[in-house]
Amino acid sequence: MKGIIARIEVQQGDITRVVTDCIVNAANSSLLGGGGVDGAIHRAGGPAILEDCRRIVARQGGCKTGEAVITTGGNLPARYVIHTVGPVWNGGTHGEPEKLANCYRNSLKLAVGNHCRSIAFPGISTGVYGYPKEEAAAIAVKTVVDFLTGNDSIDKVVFVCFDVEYYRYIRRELNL
Ligand code: AR6
Repeated sequence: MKGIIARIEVQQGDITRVVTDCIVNAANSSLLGGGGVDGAIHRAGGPAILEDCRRIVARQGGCKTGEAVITTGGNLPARYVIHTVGPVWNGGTHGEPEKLANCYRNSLKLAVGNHCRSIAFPGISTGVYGYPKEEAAAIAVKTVVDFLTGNDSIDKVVFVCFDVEYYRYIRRELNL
């Protein structure tokens, strides 16, 4: 098995252009789209993603905070989009850290269950949902490292950082 750190990459840029088996979307519980990375993914991936989301909503009525669902990647380079719903930051004493960790864990589990060997994450909750970037980066890295420690079916996890601040926090957490 490759070492844990050798299976992690950090990139600055737009997740819709990343070539991995799946990319993760920071969605909301309606699964019907929004702004930020969610808007960018639906725009770039086309209507097939929303069609799949609507089917999921009809079946299970959306997605709870910390959980994840999978759709086609539509026109994206990625085969699948995993939609997860991050916690809204509310001071940090309302279970936000555990909910954010659940987003990473459940997305990784869904990726494995769908035979994905590579996955890209945006900074879930660090935009509109207001999670402090430094704390979110620490949880993202710890949860991914813990998962990879117990699982060798994922070859590559890419942290896609839209802004330089989050990029620096992620690199620092990885001791890069
Ligand atoms: N590629 C990678 N990262 C991006 C991109 C992109 N193209 N665009 C933005 N980011 P946000 P949240 C970063 O607000 O905080 C939506 O409306 C951005 O800089 O997209 O989880 C949903 O529908 C930030 O660091 O997601 C929900 O209603 C990170 O992605 C709500 O926002 C997440 O920012 C979810 O809020």
